[in-house]
Amino acid sequence: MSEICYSSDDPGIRILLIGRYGSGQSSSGNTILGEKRFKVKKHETEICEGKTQIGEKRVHVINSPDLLDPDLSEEKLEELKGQLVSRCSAGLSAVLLTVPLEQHVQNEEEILDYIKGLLGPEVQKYMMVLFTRGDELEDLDEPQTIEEYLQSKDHADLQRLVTECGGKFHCFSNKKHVEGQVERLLQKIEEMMMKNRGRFTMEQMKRSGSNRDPPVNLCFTSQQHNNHNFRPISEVVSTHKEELNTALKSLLEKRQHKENIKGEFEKTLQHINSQAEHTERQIKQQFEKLHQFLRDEEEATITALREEEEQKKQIMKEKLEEMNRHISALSHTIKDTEEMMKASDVCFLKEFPVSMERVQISSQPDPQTPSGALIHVPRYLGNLPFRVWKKMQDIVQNNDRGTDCTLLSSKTSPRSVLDRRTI
Ligand SMILES: Nc1nc2c(ncn2[C@@H]2O[C@H](COP(=O)(O)OP(=O)(O)O)[C@@H](O)[C@H]2O)c(=O)[nH]1
Ligand SMILES: [Mg+2]
Repeated sequence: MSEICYSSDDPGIRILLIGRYGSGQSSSGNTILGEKRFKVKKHETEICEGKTQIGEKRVHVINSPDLLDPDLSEEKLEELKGQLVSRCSAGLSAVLLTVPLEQHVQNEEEILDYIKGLLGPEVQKYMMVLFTRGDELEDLDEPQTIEEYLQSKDHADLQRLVTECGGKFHCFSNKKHVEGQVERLLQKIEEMMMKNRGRFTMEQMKRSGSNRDPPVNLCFTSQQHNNHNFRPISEVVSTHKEELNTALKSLLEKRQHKENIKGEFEKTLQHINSQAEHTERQIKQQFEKLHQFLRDEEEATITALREEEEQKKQIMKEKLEEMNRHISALSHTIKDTEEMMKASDVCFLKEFPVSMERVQISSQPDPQTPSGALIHVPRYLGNLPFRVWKKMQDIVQNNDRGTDCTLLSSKTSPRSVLDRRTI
């Protein structure tokens, strides 16, 4: 079997599109071909192909269905695998894995592994990530280039896919015409082919063992194996061991990667525990401060009430004493006047002017009940919940500003908590 090389005589570019259903495979195929060759949004279960001429280059696109589609029966999958190997037998310039941006990576790594298992590990050198939905990068709050988007730590899963494909990627906007996006892709594919010294060939595919029957056991006389090459067992074994070793290395790396992620998860679990404990302690402290604030506020309000009660009771006691003095004076005057009435005429006449004067002096005006004698109840009860809430709000705001006007400071001096102006 002759190797298919990339040369100026043969400018054909053969592209295999792979990806999960809905990732933009058909749309990307259409963008490359410049026409609606593949049905978009169709749950495709057949391999489709399209060809076009772009400048000097003949471009051939093979659009494969989602090979990990759980709806595919085993027989259908076997049939598709056979067809795919046969369609790729003319060589491949690139295997493009379509990955939509702004969506979570799903089973893309498995798809890559599946294709490597089918076509052989050497196909990895021809793999490239083709991001779709590039137009959505422009719709972000701050538009980004694909390189900037990939650098974000949130997109480590996308970076991993790019690394799996040897760092090769391109980005398409299938919903929007972007000048030169296809030409730039073809240029990247040509550079990749140059680096790989040509296309991925049937020879490489056979080396991988994807050609089912192990050549070492083949019957030389079998018609089925006419034209096949045969190699010594030791050579085949050593090639296969090399391949298996590469696959093993990749498995070890994957396991290490998953162990690292597991470690991160365990750390997160511990962190959640200590976070919850710490937060519960703080909640209790904060509520204790609030309870203390309310207790202090109640104490200060009652203290103010007691003070007013004492003050007002004192005033009324003084008024009562004054009244007692008035009544006692009047009693004396009454008694003396009654005595006078019983006295002899000469005595009566003699004492009459003095007695009359005493009677007139005794009819002084009554002392009045002082204004504001009673306790000003609304001062304590009016809007009580609102006032307390407002004060609490001020303190909370002060705490927020970092001026730790701590509620506990009111403990030592309840008076300082009760703003006299509000009473
Ligand atoms: N905005 C946007 N939508 C895309 C792009 N590529 C594909 N789509 C949409 O993604 C959906 C799936 O596309 P399709 O090509 O059928 O994916 P497939 O199942 O992988 O072949 C369709 O609704 C497409 O219109 C893109 O670059 N930008
Ligand atoms: Mg499709």
